[in-house]
Amino acid sequence: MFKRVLKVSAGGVALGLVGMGGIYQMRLKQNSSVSSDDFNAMQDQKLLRQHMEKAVSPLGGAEPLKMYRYSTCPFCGKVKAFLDYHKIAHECIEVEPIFKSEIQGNGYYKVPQLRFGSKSKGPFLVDSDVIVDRLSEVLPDKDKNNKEWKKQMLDPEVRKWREYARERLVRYLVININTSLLESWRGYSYIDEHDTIAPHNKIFLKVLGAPVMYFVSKYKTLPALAKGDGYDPSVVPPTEALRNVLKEWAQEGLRGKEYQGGQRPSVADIEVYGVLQSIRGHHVYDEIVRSIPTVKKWLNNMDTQTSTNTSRPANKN
Ligand SMILES: N[C@@H](CCC(=O)N[C@@H](CS)C(=O)NCC(=O)O)C(=O)O
Repeated sequence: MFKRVLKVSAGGVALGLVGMGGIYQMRLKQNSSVSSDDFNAMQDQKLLRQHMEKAVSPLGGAEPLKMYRYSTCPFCGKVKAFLDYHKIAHECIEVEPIFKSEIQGNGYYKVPQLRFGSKSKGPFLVDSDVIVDRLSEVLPDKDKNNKEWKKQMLDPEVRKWREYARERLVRYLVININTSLLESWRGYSYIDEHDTIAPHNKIFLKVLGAPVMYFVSKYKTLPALAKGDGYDPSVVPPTEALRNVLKEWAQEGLRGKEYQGGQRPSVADIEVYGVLQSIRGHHVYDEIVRSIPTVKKWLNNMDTQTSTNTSRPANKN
């Protein structure tokens, strides 16, 4: 009897692993089926431009654009912070991260994705950098602040910190929230907050998603940091590395100013802040990110700057 139970259980686990492998392979295939550049180029450019101009117009009147996202995706965080800062009306649609039924049929499988106009007809704009760049281009010039905004987009220093957010900060966050399988499970538990996902599906998503995140962090993110940043976790533990990279922002990015942009946030402020918001609510955010006084003060200022239209409560303590 015992042997039979053991055999059936082993069979179940084996089947589960094969199933997970299959789903993972399907995702990789979908993700690489079309590049963001090709997908953006496939959209009706004239219509897209009209929609973008309407979306950023202070006169309003545009249908709120839809932003498909994972609330824990750092690239989505950049776009959300941009939309909030510029008060661009939008509706966030949380994408369930394994089967992604909310974006099946859109033709592109990564987030963030913006969709303008009505659901079945409107054009898309995807890739966080492209979204920020293209929406920045159409901000109305009549507003003096917009003119300044467009000018700073070309500043090499600003570009440097945008790259820092995208290439380095994102990765140090990933390795800090996936230090073990248990931590990955805790990190993935953000889905518990989303009512759009059925309870049984949540357990399934965590069983599948948490190990994937753990292995991605170990076998993709860490090697990328070793290559790009010369990072070795046996010399500097991840928590220390994240502190160092944040101190770099505080000392060399902010340099005693209120924002990297001076008295007003630059696009670099927006993007560094947006990336960090992807782990808001996680213990790493409170214990490490907010443990650096300059960063904490800047975060509080950025909370205020982006507070309209935000779905997250500002954390002021
Ligand atoms: N370069 C893209 C990267 C977007 C990206 O990699 N998003 C991740 C989520 S953080 C994704 O959708 N991965 C595919 C998946 O979850 O299957 C951007 O900046 O928007």
